[in-house]
Amino acid sequence: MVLLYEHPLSPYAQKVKIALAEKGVAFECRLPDFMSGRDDAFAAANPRLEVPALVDGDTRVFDSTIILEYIEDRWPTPPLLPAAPAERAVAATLPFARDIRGRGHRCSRARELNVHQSVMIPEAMG
Ligand SMILES: N[C@@H](CCC(=O)N[C@@H](CS)C(=O)NCC(=O)O)C(=O)O
Repeated sequence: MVLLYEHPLSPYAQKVKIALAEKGVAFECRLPDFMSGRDDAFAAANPRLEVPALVDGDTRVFDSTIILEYIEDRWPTPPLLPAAPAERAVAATLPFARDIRGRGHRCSRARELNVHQSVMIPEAMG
């Protein structure tokens, strides 16, 4: 079964849990052992020691956006993304924009380009 290292307060982990649920993929959630200061299995899943991290057999994936891409490729049905390229681009922007807003600051690339997040988040996305 797929194993997801997560934390209930992590919006990045919730994003992955929603995707797995939409796909109907059975998964087990596990909290990393943050207290001991050493959780080798978690460190093997994500050397950055951040949640979420997904373990699917021998495959280990970290970073929520990359995990979502993996989930979409691994379990294509039902698709999370629309078929039309323009709609796919908008859908792909949503978690990116949310991640920026969730952190309460502009991402470094946006800062470089001097693009404010309100420009990056279409009205329809709230
Ligand atoms: N870019 C990462 C960010 C993940 C992240 O920041 N996770 C936080 C919890 S919301 C974390 O595990 N922080 C632990 C730490 O910084 O030590 C993703 O999208 O998965």
